[in-house]
Amino acid sequence: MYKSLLNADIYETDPELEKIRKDHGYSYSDIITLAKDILLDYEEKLKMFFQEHLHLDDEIRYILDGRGYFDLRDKEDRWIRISVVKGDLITLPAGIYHRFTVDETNYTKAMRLFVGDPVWKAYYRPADDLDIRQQYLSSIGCGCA
Ligand code: KMT
Ligand code: NI
Repeated sequence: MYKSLLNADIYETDPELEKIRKDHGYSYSDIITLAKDILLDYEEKLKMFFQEHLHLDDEIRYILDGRGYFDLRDKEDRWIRISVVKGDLITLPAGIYHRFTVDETNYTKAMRLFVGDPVWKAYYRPADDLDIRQQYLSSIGCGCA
């Protein structure tokens, strides 16, 4: 997991963001706004985001406004809560179990970044048979079954 702070007020022209995108090959971006009045299927989407899942690719989110929480599983399978606020760029490695929720302000605007064509598919837990899950576990030096 990696988190850094940027100036979200200038995200459209920020050379720092440009450099990160170039260095990591984040060719794709879009913006998702989690807010009751803006997102048609807000409740449904939030329910899905809060279901423990993993992806085949890194999940890269740049918080442009508002805030929220990413919960990640640690090596002992306990939840670690990561608070994200405007300006945070967070990268979750492929294969890590996680979930996301807004806080009581019910508002998160985030840029979604991706290397190449985006794949948003979520694999809900249990997904331990997936190669990416096994690769992730060995990457953190976990010899667990
Ligand atoms: C995901 O796949 O977990 C998400 O996209 C989280 C919501 S984006 C702030
Ligand atoms: Ni996810």
